Amino acid sequence: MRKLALLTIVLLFVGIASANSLTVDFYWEPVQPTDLEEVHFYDNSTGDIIAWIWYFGDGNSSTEQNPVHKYEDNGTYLVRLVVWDKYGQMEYKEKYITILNVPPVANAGEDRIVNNLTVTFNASLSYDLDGYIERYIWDFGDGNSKEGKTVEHEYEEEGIYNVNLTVIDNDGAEDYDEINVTVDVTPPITNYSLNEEKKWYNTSVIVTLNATDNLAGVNATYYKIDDGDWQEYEENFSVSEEGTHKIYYYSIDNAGNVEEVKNFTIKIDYTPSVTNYSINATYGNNGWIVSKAKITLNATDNLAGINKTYYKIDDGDWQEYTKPFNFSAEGTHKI
Ligand SMILES: [Ca+2]
Ligand SMILES: [Ca+2]
Ligand SMILES: [Ca+2]
Ligand SMILES: [Ca+2]
Repeated sequence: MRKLALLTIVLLFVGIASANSLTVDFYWEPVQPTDLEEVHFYDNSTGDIIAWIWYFGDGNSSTEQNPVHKYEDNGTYLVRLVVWDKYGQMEYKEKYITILNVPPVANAGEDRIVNNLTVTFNASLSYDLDGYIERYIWDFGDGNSKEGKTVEHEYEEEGIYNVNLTVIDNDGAEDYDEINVTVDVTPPITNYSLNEEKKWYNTSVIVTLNATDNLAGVNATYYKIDDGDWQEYEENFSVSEEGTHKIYYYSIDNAGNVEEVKNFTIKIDYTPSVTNYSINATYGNNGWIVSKAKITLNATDNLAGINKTYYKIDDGDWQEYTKPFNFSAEGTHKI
C-alpha cells in the first residue's frame, strides 16, 4: 500500500510539473487598432512565469504582464513577448501587428445657390485626425477640375452642378464629399393679371402678380401703388381709389438676382358724367316756344371722358346723340 501511495505522489508531481511547463503566447485588443487607439496587450502564456518583457516593435518596451501601448503612427510592427519562469527557463513569441491609418474626412461645405458664374470653393472644414491632408481635388461638375484647399472656378453657363471634393491624407487614404451648386444669374420674371382688362374701371380692380424663375426659384415679389411704400406681395390685392394709378412691381430670386422694376396703369372713375342741354328757339309767352327748337346736349366727365350721350323724346326710342337736332312738333314734350 505504501508503494502505491508513493507512486501516486510521484505521478501527481509529474502532472503538476507538466502543467507548469513554459509556453508563451499573447493577443491584443482591438484586433485592428488605429494609431489613435490604445492597444491592450494580453499575456496568454502558461507556466510559473515571473518576468515579462514586451518589445512593441517601435522602439518601446514594457515589463508589465498586460501592458497598454499606443503607436505614434500607422504601420506594421513586430511585437515580441519574452517570458521567464521561476526555473530560469526563457521563451519568446513574435507577432506582426498592423496599426491602421485613420482616413481623412472631406467637407466641401453646404449646398450653394450663387448669382455669379465665378464661384469660390473652400475645403477647410476637411480634416485628418492622425495626420494631415496632402491633396484637395475639386471636380466642378462641368468637366473641369482643380486642386487646392480653396479654389475659384468660373462656370461658362448657369446650371445646377454636382461638385465633388476628394481629399487624400499623408498616408494616401481618401475621402469624398459632394455638394450641389446652383449657378443662377438670371432674375425672375413677374407678370401681372387683372380680374378684367379695361381701359377705365368703375369698380375696384384686383391685381394678381405671378413670378417665375429659371433655376434658383422665386424668393419674394414686391409691389407699390403710386408713391406708396414697397410691400411684399403675398396674395392678390385691389386698387380702388378713383384716379389714374401706377402699380410698380419686381421679384428677387433665391440667388439674389433682382428683376428690374416694371409698371402698369390702372384708371378708375366712379363719378358719372354730367349732361347739360341748351335750347335755341324763339320764346313766346309763359315759356312756350313759337319757332322750331334746336336742342344741343353737352356732356362732360371728370376723368374717363364721355363715351356716348343718349336721348329720347316722350315715349320714343333712346337714340345716340351725335349733333344738335331740331324739333318742331306742336305740343308739350319731354326730352
Ligand atoms: Ca500616418
Ligand atoms: Ca490619416
Ligand atoms: Ca434666377
Ligand atoms: Ca366719370
